[in-house]
Amino acid sequence: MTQLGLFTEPEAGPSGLRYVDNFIEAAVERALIGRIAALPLRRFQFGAFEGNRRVASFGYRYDYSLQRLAEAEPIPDWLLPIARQTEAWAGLPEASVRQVLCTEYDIGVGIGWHRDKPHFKEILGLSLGSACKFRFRRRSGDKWQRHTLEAQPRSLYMMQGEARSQWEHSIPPVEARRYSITFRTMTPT
Ligand SMILES: O=C(O)CCC(=O)C(=O)O
Repeated sequence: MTQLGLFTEPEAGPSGLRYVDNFIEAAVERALIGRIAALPLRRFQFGAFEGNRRVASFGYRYDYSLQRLAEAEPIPDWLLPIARQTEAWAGLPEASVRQVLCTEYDIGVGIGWHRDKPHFKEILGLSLGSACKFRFRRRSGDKWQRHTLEAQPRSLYMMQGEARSQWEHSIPPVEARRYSITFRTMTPT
């Protein structure tokens, strides 16, 4: 192994993380932002706590008080074409996205370290409105292995494999309002 190999390895991104810029055009981005901003967004609830980001869930939502999935409003028609597009890009069967989460991060709002609930399998995320630092970390002995993806507006990322099951992700407070649409498939029961 070369010296360069030794130094570049820690920077390697999580396996199972895929990313593409310009997944949608600016006009589609504007239309999606308009749709999300018009939703009855609510601050994210986890048990007795509330996050600052505002969300709307479709298909299913995770109920933190009951610690189980609950049914939500069906995925609306305006989200279906983009859900189908993400499935095609990811090589997933049509209609395998069964949960969609629309999120608004106002300036100064982010999301803490977490892994998505095990009820969900593949996770795809469309970024809208502004860029963010999409951070990853996982334990490696007594240290953290880290990776940051600069997720641009109109980009799409996908987490599966180790990126999904071993790495946590978070977004530090954003500097300009950002929206995201998260598309999730379900773990077979
Ligand atoms: O906004 C994003 O792209 C990430 C959202 C996220 O990690 C989550 O809601 O669990």
